[in-house]
Amino acid sequence: MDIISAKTEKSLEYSVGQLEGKLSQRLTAIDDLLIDVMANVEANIDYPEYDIEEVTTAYLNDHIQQAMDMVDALLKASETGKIYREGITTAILGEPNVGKSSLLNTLLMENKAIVTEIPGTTRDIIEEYINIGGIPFKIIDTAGIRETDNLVEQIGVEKSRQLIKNTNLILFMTDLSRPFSEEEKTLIEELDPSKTIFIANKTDSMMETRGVPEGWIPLSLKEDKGVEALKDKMPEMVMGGSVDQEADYIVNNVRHVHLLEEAMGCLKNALGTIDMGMPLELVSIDIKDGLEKIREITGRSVGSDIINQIFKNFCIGK
Ligand SMILES: Nc1nc2c(ncn2[C@@H]2O[C@H](COP(=O)(O)OP(=O)(O)OP(=O)(O)O)[C@@H](O)[C@H]2O)c(=O)[nH]1
Ligand SMILES: [Mg+2]
Repeated sequence: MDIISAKTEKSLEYSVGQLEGKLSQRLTAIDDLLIDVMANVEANIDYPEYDIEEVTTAYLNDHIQQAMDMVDALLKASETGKIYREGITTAILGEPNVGKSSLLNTLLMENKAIVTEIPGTTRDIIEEYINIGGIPFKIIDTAGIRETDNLVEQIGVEKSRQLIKNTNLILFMTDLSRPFSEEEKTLIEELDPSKTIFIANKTDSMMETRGVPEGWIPLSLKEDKGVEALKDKMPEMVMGGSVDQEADYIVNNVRHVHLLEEAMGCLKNALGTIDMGMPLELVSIDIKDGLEKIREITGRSVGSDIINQIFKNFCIGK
């Protein structure tokens, strides 16, 4: 919750609160399903003298599989939760002097990074959080990538290169006031287009021989043009790519993720137990273990609920 409370607006806090409400709804649905299965199983075990419909293998497999699908959907949503917690790591990459630090400053609306006309100005990485379209981005300004004899700059360049692999999103910048260099072309080849936004900066002083390449966002930080288009594109890339747009609920607590994984394991065991033709008592133990893991998240205890459900489903003892 650190970033959400410290770095983003109240509206995001509010929407995360809403999402957590949805999580508990999903958990209740899994809980209801499992309680119902447990009640049927236990009634079969405990009240054989009553005329209760027999719990079939097909019924069990079908219902346990349903519960597993629901748990699985929540586990997928935990990836979304991670992004809300930690922010989308976003590296601004490009050759020296293309305007990377200027872009960071523009996005932050403050002069955080040093900007000069001297190529190789940024040596060390600067990171800042901003909220764009309700999504926290961790923007990383990097040293311009080029061959250099300067040791300090070399270290910076190496760090920038490592970021190509380790970030969620890359903002790659070229400078239209000078020709595309061969090194730049090679670098572009290395980038994964599904996680890169290509930006053509300095449209205000574009060389005659250069145009804005197809699919690139034209930008002039000097004239403050194109920044809005970029800010629209950033959340769009996230939503269309790594983040599941359908996931309208999130699991953003590591302990909850572990418990869901454990619940999944118990339900898998239940399927295995059924498959081996083991008695219902053993299937029941596996399902109950799974339910207990779910209940560790919601904080309810299992015992009396199953009994209540048995009485609700079957008119036993009445
Ligand atoms: N004409 C023009 N100049 C720009 C624009 N954006 C940035 N600049 C200038 O380009 C120069 C380099 O900008 P920086 O933001 O320091 O570039 P950088 O990519 O961070 O450079 P390194 O840190 O050396 O890798 C500065 O003189 C900026 O004022 C633009 O849109 N148009
Ligand atoms: Mg810089």
